[in-house]
Parts: sequence; structure tokens; C-alpha cells
Amino acid sequence: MQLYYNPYGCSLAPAIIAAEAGIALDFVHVDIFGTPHTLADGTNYLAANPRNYVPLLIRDDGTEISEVATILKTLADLNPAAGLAPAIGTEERLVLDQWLNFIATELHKSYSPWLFHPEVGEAAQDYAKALVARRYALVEKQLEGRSWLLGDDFSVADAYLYVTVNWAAAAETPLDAFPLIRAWFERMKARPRVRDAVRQHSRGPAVVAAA
Ligand SMILES: N[C@@H](CCC(=O)N[C@@H](CS)C(=O)NCC(=O)O)C(=O)O
Repeated sequence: MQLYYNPYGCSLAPAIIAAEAGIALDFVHVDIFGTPHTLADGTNYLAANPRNYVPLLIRDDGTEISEVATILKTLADLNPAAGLAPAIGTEERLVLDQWLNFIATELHKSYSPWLFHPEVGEAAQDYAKALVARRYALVEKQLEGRSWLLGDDFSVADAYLYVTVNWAAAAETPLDAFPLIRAWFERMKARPRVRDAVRQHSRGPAVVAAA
């Protein structure tokens, strides 16, 4: 399978879950900062993906899956034994879906694009920062008595949350008021497969092409 990615992007979450699930991915670099967005050979990314953003997962049968939350569950369900997502149809799966949707809409989409585009202006960025702080307060509460977002077990929701928490310093959304999130982040960084994924996902196009 192939994952279209950018080292600074939310494609890190699927990279983490593929590593945790023991699924090998071919990483295809997309320059999402240039106009147009391009692949390593200079071709326009739009031709490969009309959404023009990462991540995009191409499965071995050629079918495409987009949207972080859906890609995460797709990968997790390929290897249920890894225990990265509760089984479909269970109450626990509904709880997972709530958290994935929360991270996607309340956190991820507050950072990207608002906090990464100074041209939207200080007022818009301050609004996004205040919103993110309120949302992190909910995450902080959820982590009371829990090692991972859903409880005792690491899940795809943790991989997605890692993306926004990892952006926090660069986007100036301080985590000082959230000790449980900071402790959770340290636990995430200590996971060997998270470390592997972060290393692999941080590679630029030249390194990927040479790998
Ligand atoms: N709704 C999408 C959002 C993906 C997204 O925001 N991707 C960003 C990187 S984190 C991107 O590629 N941005 C480039 C652009 O939108 O032009 C998802 O869940 O996958």
C-alpha cells in the first residue's frame, strides 16, 4: 500500500498506525507547501488526488481511502489482533468514532489551516488558539485515570491526537495547563513503533526515493 504524505502533515497518524499494526507502507512525498502541490518528480498532485491534500492511502487493489480518521480505521481493521481499534458494531467503537471526529473537527481543523496561515490575521489566530485550549481541556479531563485516550489500551485516537499535540509548540498553543496531556505525549514518544514512524515520516522526497 502507498501513503501520500508530507513530513509536517497529519499523514503522521496513519504512519504511526501502520507501524503499530505491522503494515508496510510505501511513502509517497507530496510538497503541500508549493503551488501547485507536487510529487517528487514534479507532477501536479491534483492529478493523483482531486482533494489536493494528504494523507491518501492507496490499497493494494488500487482503491483509494482518504480522510485521516477513515484511513486510521482502515489500517487498524486490517490487523484486529493488534488491538488498535474496538470491533465494529460495539459501544467502544462509537466512543472511538466520537474521539476521532472530535480530533478531526475541533483540533486538527483549528490548526490546519488557521494556525498555520498568518495571513488570516491575529484575531482569527487568537480565536483558534483559545478554541484549541478549550478543546485540550476536554482531552485533559478524559485522560484523568486513563493512560490512553480510550482507557488502558492505545488506539488510533491516540495516533491522531499525537499529530495536533506535536504541532502545539510550533503553533504556539501552550500545553502548560495540561500536565496529563504532556505526560501522555511522553508515553507516546516512548513507544518504539511511534518513534519508528516519526523517523520514517520525517523523511523528505530525496531520502524516500533513495530508500
Ligand atoms: N479532512 C482531511 C484534512 C487533511 C489535511 O488537512 N491535510 C493537510 C496536512 S495536515 C494538507 O495536506 N494540506 C494541504 C492543503 O490543504 O492544501 C483529512 O482528514 O484527511
